[in-house]
Amino acid sequence: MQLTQEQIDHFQTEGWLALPDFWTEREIQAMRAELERLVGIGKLRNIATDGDGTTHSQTQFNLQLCPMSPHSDFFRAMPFAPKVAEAVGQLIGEPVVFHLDQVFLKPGRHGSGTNWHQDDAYFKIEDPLKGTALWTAVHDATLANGTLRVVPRMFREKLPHERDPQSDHHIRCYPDETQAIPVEIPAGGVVFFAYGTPHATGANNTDHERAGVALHFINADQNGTAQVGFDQNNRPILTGAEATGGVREYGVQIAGTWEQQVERVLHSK
Ligand SMILES: O=C(O)CCC(=O)C(=O)O
Repeated sequence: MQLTQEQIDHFQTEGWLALPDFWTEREIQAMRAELERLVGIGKLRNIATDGDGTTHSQTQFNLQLCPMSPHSDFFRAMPFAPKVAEAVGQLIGEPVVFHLDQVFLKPGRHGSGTNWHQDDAYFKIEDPLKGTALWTAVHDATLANGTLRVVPRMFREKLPHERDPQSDHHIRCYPDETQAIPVEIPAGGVVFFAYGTPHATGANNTDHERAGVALHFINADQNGTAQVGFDQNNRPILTGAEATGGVREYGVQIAGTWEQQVERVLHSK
């Protein structure tokens, strides 16, 4: 997937970029089906608390699974979809390393948001523009269901973070929200945002669930400092001379299997 120079410049100056038609309808249907399976077997966990950072809420739900790939051949293949590494490589430079994956599911009416944070407050890479999330709107992401908000041009500023009392483990910061931009995006669209870009989502005030899948990528030259995520010595290398299509990291060939995974999941529904 060839990005335009304008799109690359947008990411590198604003710290984020939205692409509304990234995934096909079939890919999105398969993501929904696979998420339903993971929910059905109890893999997602409510991380929302009643505001004390510890007591799990019985009324508010922010369901998460991190990482997803060990639990799903489908999601393990997703970062190897050719258009993913192609797009990410143009934004953060080659070689591209897969760092972590995560799902955020907010049920209708009871889904709580994820408070403001910079991913780099967790990940701590040296250059906050050389790591990016690729956040997929698995359902339409709207103002009503608390779509992603980002603060542009702030990725170089390290904001102080403290424990988020609305979650059992997150940290949060307090950027100037008047500078924030809501990014409404249809299902199948994606938002790239640099590790330094402050972002948040709001509560889901609709009757329908809304899920976001966030894949995280770094340029290989940031692997030394990047915290959290897959084992530092075994993070999947997606592009460049050392890429093995997943064989080195998983012992099997993953590159080239994405379409097969999409069809497998759709047919097992
Ligand atoms: O989808 C969400 O609710 C939160 C996304 C997010 O904060 C992230 O990907 O870091």
